[in-house]
Amino acid sequence: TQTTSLTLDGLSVVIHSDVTIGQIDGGYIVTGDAIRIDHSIEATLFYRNGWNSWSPTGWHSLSAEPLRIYDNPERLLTADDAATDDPSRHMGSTVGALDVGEGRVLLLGALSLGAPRVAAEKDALVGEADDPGVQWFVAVGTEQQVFARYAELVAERFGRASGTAGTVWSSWYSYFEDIDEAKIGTAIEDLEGYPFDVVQIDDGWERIVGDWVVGNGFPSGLTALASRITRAGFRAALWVAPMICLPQSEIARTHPDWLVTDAAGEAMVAGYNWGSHYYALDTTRADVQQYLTELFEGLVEKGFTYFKLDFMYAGALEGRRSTNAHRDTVYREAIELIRRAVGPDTYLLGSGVPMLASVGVFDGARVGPDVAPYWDNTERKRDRSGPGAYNSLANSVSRVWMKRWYDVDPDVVFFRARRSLLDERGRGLLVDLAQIAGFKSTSDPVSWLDEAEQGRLRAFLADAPMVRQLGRYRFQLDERVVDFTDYV
Ligand code: 9PG
Repeated sequence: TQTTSLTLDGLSVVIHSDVTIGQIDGGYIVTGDAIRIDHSIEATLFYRNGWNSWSPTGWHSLSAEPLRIYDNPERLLTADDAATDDPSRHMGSTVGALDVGEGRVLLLGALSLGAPRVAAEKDALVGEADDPGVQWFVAVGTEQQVFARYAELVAERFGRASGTAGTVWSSWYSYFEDIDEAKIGTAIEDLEGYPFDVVQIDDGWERIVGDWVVGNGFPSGLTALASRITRAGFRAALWVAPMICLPQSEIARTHPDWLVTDAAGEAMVAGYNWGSHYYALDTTRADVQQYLTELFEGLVEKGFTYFKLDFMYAGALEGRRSTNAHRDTVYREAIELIRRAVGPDTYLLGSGVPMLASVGVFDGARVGPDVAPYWDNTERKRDRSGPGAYNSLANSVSRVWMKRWYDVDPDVVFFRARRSLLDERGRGLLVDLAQIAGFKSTSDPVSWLDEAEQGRLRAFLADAPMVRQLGRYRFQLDERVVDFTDYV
């Protein structure tokens, strides 16, 4: 191992790595699958980045137990990277940082795929990866500076998709799976005249997860649904989880050979939801690739120009496939294939996406767990990935810097007081965060809102405040200062 002593913005560090170190604007590039950066400051806070949209993310005390999903292997598999999880260490995926005081942070961030992860000790950051060719960016500076520079370097290598979502109405956080033609039709009618750009039909339209054909609730079919939305003046958007299928789906039953398998040769469990486990498609197979291409070409032909692609991490799990390519590369090629099928002008919003491997392909990405019309779930212990306004906000506010990679979607905001436990302050915080993130969506049916709430919805859709970040959790929106410190 090579040992290199450097001074980064006044901070003395010692870098241990097998391979080369080079200087670039704003910091250093280090290559390797096992690197260690020692410094002499007793850091107390670590920035932990979770692997996918829903994974616990944010600044966390090094003297507390590590930020991760505890006591629930099913949720760990679904909402973080179970393969690299290590309860004995403070660690996360792709990028990490230590607060080294005086407003400065030491950042270590991967610039390559290969399951990069970052662990922290009080006086060191450790980078590990599955591939010795992984390049890292190392820098010290103000938090905003070093995260911005890191994000920029990744975008230079991975690209930046450039679609715009506009304002979105989604069916999920009001009707959940309980949707049908009549309900959606009424909701769309009520939306007319509101400055929404997109109407996004979420989970519930399909026969079953895995079989992407309409279920009984939509007897007129998908083309009619898309055209109903388009005629009302909105862009038609559809939720699909193309990497996964439930055991009962026709695809799982008729094509067991299409599934990723485990070491025993059985269909591999890729996660849990809908009261079940589910499987992942082996996207390295030519027949699966053709199936996915035809699926998305067909959906575009039916009139959809925006997709919320969900549970995407399942395409990046370790497992047995037809090739031995690294799981990050397998995932990347799968989403590139979907991008080719839908064309450059279709908006792709990723949910449950691995954050780094999605850069350059997705136009937008969810950056936190599901919001909910309540602040937190008191039943839940030590799981920051479950639904709730607190979890969603705490994660999302810590990932605003990812704007340089894709639009950051902090999830919907609520205006309704009915069917909600959120108070005015909770609702206001979500609205402010949506303006800061620049991604504005709601699921409130207009008919659930009183007149004052309808007014607030209209103002939200019309407003585009000037946003300036003042600190870790402080922002200026036009003349107003919004501080999330007490809520993170
Ligand atoms: C539809 C929903 C909505 C929502 C998505 C996603 O970690 N989990 O187990 C987990 C389950 C479901 C989930 C998120 C995480 O919700 O985020 O917006 O589209 O699917 O079923």
